[in-house]
Amino acid sequence: MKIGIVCYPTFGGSGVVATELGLGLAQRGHQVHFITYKRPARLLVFHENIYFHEVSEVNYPLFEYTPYDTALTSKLVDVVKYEGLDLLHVHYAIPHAAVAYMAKKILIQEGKYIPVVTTLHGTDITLVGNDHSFAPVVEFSINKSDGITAVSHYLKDKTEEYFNIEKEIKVIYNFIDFSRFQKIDKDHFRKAIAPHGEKIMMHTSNFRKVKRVHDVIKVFDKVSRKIPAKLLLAGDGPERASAEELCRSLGTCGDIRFLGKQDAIEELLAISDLFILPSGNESFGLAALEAMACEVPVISSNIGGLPELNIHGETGYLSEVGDVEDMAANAIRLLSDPELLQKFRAGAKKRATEFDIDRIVPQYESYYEEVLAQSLHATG
Ligand code: GMT
Repeated sequence: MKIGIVCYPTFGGSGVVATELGLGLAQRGHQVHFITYKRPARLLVFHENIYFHEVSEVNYPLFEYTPYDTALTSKLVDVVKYEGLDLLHVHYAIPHAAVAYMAKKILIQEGKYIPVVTTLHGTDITLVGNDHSFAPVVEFSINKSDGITAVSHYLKDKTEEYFNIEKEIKVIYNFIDFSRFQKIDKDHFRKAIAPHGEKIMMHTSNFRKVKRVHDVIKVFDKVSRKIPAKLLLAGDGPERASAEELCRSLGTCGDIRFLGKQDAIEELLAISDLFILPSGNESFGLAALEAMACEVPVISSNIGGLPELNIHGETGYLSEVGDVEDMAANAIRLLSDPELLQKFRAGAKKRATEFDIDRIVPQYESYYEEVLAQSLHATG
């Protein structure tokens, strides 16, 4: 198949999933065209089946905001037509589902029907999409997609609760590439971070409010009062400054490393004993899956799609959002019992294999085939 992928190329779950999916599809012999404003980070290496089409900015003094949607629509029309694409797969509903609908309508006039699959990732429904300034367009364009997928049953249910959805939403979970995410030996690195054998806790996110980074620090503060420990924080975003302030006021800065944006997350996970994800909402929790694949158990909130991934008492523990006491108690229980920690490490890895890229990418492939067959049928 010739597949066009539209996504946000920057740090963030939906862009990572879209890029990894494109790479997986290319490895299976499909021709994949990424259409976005910047080359996604993991696409820097040449791959014979991968193409990149950059949507360039148009600067004109009249525009206070660059009309990205219009530029993307025109680029989609162009790429679909001249590259002969079979299907467009857009990630994150805003504005991609609406843009794809517009491109589809333009192409119909020119005698070409391009089926569109929209994947809902989370905040495009639960935070931004639900806002009344976007909601009518989100609902309309989701309904106009030929296929809709969501990354968890939770997200499917929420989408159906918030909007009047007329089509079946297919759940296809996030996935993991074990050739990258696996336990590797980084003992020298571990010694540099925790020279006295301290336990290492880790968190990674885009430091937005929804990630509750302050809870990460509060939990760590409680844990480090009982067990010698270090905390690695990878990522950056709006909550970073206040998180740094909080650790200063708690006096824990000496044991916390703010690492900023990091590419090689697997190297940090290689030396971590526990991953913490206390989010206020999380449609799936790709970061937790990455940790589990590297045999790192997860302390997370019991919200959104997280209980579909993290099994309480097996791969980690679930606590109610904001319950830092419970999260800290669970972390202390695991970190102070080497046998239990080892059992959870194995449990986390075993669970992660259920989300192996080789299991999930074929689900997208067969869904594309289904959507293509239906649209051929519909267009005669
Ligand atoms: O909010 C983020 O963490 C980024 C966001 C995105 O769409 O870029 O991530 C969402 O999509 C990921 C991939 O499908 C999911 O694993 C994350 O759980 C989800 N984030 C939230 O729902 C907050």
